[in-house]
Amino acid sequence: MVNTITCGARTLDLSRPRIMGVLNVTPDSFSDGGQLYRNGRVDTDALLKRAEQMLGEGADILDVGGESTRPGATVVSEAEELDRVVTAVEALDQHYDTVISVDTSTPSVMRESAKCGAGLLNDVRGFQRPQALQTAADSGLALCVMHMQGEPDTMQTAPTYNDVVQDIAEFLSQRLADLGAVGIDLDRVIIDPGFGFGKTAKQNYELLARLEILSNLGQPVLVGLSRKSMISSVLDRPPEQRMVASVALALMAVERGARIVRAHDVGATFDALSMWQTARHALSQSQPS
Ligand code: 7PJ
Repeated sequence: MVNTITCGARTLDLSRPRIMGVLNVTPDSFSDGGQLYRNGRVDTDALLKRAEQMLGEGADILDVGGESTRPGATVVSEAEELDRVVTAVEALDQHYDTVISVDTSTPSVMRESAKCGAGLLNDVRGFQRPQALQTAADSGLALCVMHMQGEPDTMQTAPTYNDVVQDIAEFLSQRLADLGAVGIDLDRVIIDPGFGFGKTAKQNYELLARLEILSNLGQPVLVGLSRKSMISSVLDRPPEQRMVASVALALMAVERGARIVRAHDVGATFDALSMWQTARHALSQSQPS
């Protein structure tokens, strides 16, 4: 298992769990839409302020998204997504020394982001759109390959699996083979089961409970559990009141081998993971008495 991952010009040490802070530059994302995008454009001041806060709270990666994948979200044109993302990546790269991730499935957005400072391409469609795989290969950047069943608008209509964990493990293994076949070095590849993307609440919880099967595929695992609707199947809370539940799920994932946690509430996630890390270190140092 790799313990560091090269993200463009920067290297991320994965010997302890890392936090990816979510920065959506969209008017309509599911839990934070419209905060960093106002009056038809990216609010750069608000973006930089939020980024600075996240970095101060312990984020290691900033994940910029210009397209909402919330079911029912308005489809964004390629030109619009490109403009949102490039504006945000350029601003972040000028101001902060951190790994910038771009949450996109659009090859032109991948290509242009790579030119202006992105270090990681994060594709919820697993680089399956035409040209996406080759563009990702050519970028030389780190890649996060996620599993999704269906497409955002319909993915929550009766998702079905033989065995949710095994089916996703097979999908991700096949994608790793596909990436390898176009010459991508697997040392720069992260995998993600895609919590909430074409999965019922029950399937999501089973996936979390048995996450070790995916951690054992040999690639670092990233999880996005933050504020997701699997929480609302248990607790009747709006997205902005799901912080404690999100942190609990993040801890469970890390305990089962996840190396990167995608989070909206960076400070709370950092505190919890620090406690986990400290206790874990104490265990490795302890002598049996
Ligand atoms: C994920 C993501 C996730 C990765 C979103 C939301 C939906 N990227 N982008 N994994 N989720 N890699 O934040 O609720 O789970 S957008």
